[in-house]
Amino acid sequence: MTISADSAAQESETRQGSAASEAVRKFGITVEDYMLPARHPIQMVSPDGTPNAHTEQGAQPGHEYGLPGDAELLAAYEELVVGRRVNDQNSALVRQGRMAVYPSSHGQEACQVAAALCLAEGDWIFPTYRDSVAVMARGVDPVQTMTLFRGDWHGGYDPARHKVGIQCTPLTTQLLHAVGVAHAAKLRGEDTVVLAMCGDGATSEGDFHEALNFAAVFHLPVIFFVQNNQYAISVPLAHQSVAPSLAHKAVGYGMAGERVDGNDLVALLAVLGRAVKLAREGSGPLLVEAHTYRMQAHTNADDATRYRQDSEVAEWLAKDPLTRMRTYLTERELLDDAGAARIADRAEAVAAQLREGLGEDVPVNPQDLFSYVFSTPTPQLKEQSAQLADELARDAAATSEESAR
Ligand SMILES: Cc1ncc(C[n+]2csc(CCOP(=O)(O)OP(=O)(O)O)c2C)c(N)n1
Ligand SMILES: [Mg+2]
Repeated sequence: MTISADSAAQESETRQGSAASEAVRKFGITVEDYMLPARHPIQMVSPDGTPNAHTEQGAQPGHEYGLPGDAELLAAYEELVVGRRVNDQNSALVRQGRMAVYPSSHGQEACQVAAALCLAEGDWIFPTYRDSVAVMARGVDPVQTMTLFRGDWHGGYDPARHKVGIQCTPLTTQLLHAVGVAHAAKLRGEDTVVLAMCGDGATSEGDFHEALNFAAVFHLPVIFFVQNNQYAISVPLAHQSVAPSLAHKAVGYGMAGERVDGNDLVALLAVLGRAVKLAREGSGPLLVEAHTYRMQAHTNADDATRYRQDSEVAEWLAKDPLTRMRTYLTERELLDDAGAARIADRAEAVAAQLREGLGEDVPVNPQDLFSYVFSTPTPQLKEQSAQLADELARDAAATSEESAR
């Protein structure tokens, strides 16, 4: 029995939305082909900053992307510059002991800026510990964003107010939160899109599987955005997964996967922008894998020279997202010296805000250890809390006795 192009298109309409049925009709491909990622990561600007001539004309069927508008490109570049400055500043603050830990996203700023800017105001984003630049680009105050990393007991900002989930450290827990929010939004008839972030290593977690399967079966508007920075701490990708690409994992769940050059801000905006549009139109979930690189150690507690070569780092330096975008915008005469100076000033102001806001110790109340665990504390916690109160009172009495002498 042969299947007509029209009935194949109808099938894809049901399973993958109208973009799929259009591709099936236009290119005579199957819905399974439509779900497969592009053969190479989508790139619109070459590492040296020149526009990639192959993107527009020679694109693979079903993988054509339009160039984002000038204003969008400039706004994103500004966040990229600020993001790089924030990474540098936070790494310095850690060395000064002002912050406990900082998972730097130096080199991954383009991914994070695009993830934040592709969403509309009412949409949600679910970041990981490495995604501080995305959190700030969504409008969360820089000092509040860093609260978690300075060792405070709380996350620093109100997730519901900003529609930004807490930066999760237990890998992929945030993906399930994201799917839950998307499910709720769908049940309420809202057109919210949810973008959930994770790393390459995280795609081996059980929660990753559960989140993707649930999102696909319930046809939810979730974009799973995987930043493949080549390492999970010291474990390189080749030891982590033998899938043809991480984007291919999407197909196993019945959703489309796409891959993009994660150091090309233009391509990221185009690919994620389209993913958001499709998800909002009802195409169900999508997975986007960004190929990028963690330029610095996993955190300040890690020594990356123990498991990777300097030559590898140097190779990626030549693909830097910031210099690439600056050259591209300058060549297109969208960015001049005055514009660059204004952006640099803003980046310096954010860095100053961080230095000032994180320059003082967090006031700590030891009793907070018990305050926010259960709404009704267990008898054991009550007992421990009373013991602590006792101990603190004895300490205070001893201190005042000493100062009276
Ligand atoms: C459930 C769980 N298992 C293990 C860890 C320890 N851990 C912290 S970060 C990390 C590597 C994650 O790598 P990847 O997902 O690639 O993200 P990246 O740090 O590279 O951004 C691991 C194993 C954890 N935080 N949570
Ligand atoms: Mg990684």
